[in-house]
Amino acid sequence: MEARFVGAVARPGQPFPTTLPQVAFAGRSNAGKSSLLNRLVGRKHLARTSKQPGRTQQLNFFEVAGQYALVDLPGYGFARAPGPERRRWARLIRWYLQRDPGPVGLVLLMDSRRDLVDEDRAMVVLLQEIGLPTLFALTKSDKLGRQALDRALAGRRRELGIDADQLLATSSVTGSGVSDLRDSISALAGGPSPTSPKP
Ligand SMILES: Nc1nc2c(ncn2[C@@H]2O[C@H](COP(=O)(O)OP(=O)(O)OP(=O)(O)O)[C@@H](O)[C@H]2O)c(=O)[nH]1
Ligand SMILES: [Mg+2]
Repeated sequence: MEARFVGAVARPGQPFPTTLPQVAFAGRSNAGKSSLLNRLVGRKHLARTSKQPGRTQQLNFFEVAGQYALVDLPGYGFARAPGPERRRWARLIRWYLQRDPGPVGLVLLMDSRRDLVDEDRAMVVLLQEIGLPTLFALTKSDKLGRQALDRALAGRRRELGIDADQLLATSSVTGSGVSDLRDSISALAGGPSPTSPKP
């Protein structure tokens, strides 16, 4: 799939580097946002990833197949980042999500092996306030067996109060769940799936 980096936004108020509809990737630091974005577009090293949390520090925009843009956000909840840095990222994310026009949708990523943290819940509340259409994805599903994964899915669904079709299990390593996520993102962005066959 054709995907390219078109620019970044480092501070509130800066213009967006794309006019395509945008779907943002949000979640805790190290949840696997950049990895999943890469897997989704089939480009291993497009967005920078790292074992060290706090890799992504600005809003990175990637145009996909000329149809929509994916926006890789800095992660939240990275305790070792200096306080001012963390507050700066939080302000930037909040500004972006509330901007009008802003993103048309968001994918909230959560590590399937971890419980929700307060920052996840705060993000969900913010998304509800804004009324931003949101998909939820459990990441790193390759790290769990089937039963543990099913338990994690059921638990998150209950905690978040969402329907089964709003929550996917994904793996950037095996690619599991990625084509479903791609289809859901295309639907969010309002266009046909870039990979779906032409009628
Ligand atoms: N096993 C496994 N590891 C993964 C998966 N996705 C990401 N990882 C690993 O998790 C770590 C963090 O991945 P990133 O994609 O950089 O995470 P991020 O959410 O973008 O992190 P920040 O930019 O710091 O917010 C890296 O070491 C990845 O290799 C996955 O599906 N399976
Ligand atoms: Mg990242």
